[in-house]
Amino acid sequence: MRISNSLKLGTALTALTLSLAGAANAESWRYAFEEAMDEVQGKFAQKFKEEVEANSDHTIQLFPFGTLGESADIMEQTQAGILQFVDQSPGFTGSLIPEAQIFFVPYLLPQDEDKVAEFFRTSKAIHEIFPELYAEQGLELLAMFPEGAVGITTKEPFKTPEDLDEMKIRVMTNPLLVESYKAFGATPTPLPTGEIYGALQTGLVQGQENPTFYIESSKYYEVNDYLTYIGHNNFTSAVMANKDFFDGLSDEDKQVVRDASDAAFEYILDYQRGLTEESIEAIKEANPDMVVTFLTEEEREPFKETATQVEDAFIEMTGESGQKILDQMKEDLKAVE
Ligand code: 6CS
Repeated sequence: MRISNSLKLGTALTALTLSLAGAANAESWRYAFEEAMDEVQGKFAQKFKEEVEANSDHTIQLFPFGTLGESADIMEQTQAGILQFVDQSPGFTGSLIPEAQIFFVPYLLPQDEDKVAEFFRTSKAIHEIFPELYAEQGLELLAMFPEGAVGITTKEPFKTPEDLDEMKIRVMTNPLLVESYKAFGATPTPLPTGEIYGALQTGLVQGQENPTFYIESSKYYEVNDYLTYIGHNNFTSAVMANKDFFDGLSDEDKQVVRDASDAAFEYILDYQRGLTEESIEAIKEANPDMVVTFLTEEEREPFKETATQVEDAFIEMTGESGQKILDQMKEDLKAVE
């Protein structure tokens, strides 16, 4: 055989061996989230999958809301190693990681979307302190990101904490969120996601809170006629991996996962530009009776005054570790203001 031919054969064999080795290492990973494929968490997950699959031999199977159970179920499955990745909002992580409830101290996060984005991008609390707390629960925190300003839908209008008296408002199963709604004057009713619509329909609760895209896609406008913004929060979400799984990855694969998460983070911020406004329009079109109200700064004052009380409750629940994260978060927020 001529030298150039044998060289060509050698190169081809090396390429074949490498690709077979790659294929042998190729794994299929499972990723569950709390929303549908075309909602914010689903969009994040799809971008993450696309990036991982473009930059490695691994594939990702996505499990949207409802396919594997409620939020608590997919978290358990991830901790048990049945799933490799999970998106769970801190609203459901409170019993596991009490400090994650910090995202329910009202009026802590800014309302300006660019500032919110910059906070999530740069916060030391998020990038340095929270990963340690998640690690203690066997989770590798990959990203925290905002899902939009939270609105409150109700059957009757409200403008003051007094108006909320006697109103049962569904909240995520989170003790601090319960404290917050008590401070707002309402009767908080913690329920899992799958029960929201039915609870509104049957009158078990009179209202609920969520980011606007979710109110639209879940059709809560069919059972509530008032959508009110008191400016108290932006919905936070968190994506994590099972820590044993993540620690067992090669350095190269760890980097693929981190890069995919970073890419999905920037993508999801971009995806949400204008989403609240578009969703409000879609809601008004679907339910022409819907009354959308943005309380004025003055009207928001009595709600804002509850923040210190809820902050104190947070410290009572979390002690020194909560204080540390609250201080850091305030410093991080000052930096973006
Ligand atoms: O309120 C809830 O339960 C749900 N809301 C959103 C925006 N995402 C998932 C969560 O489970």
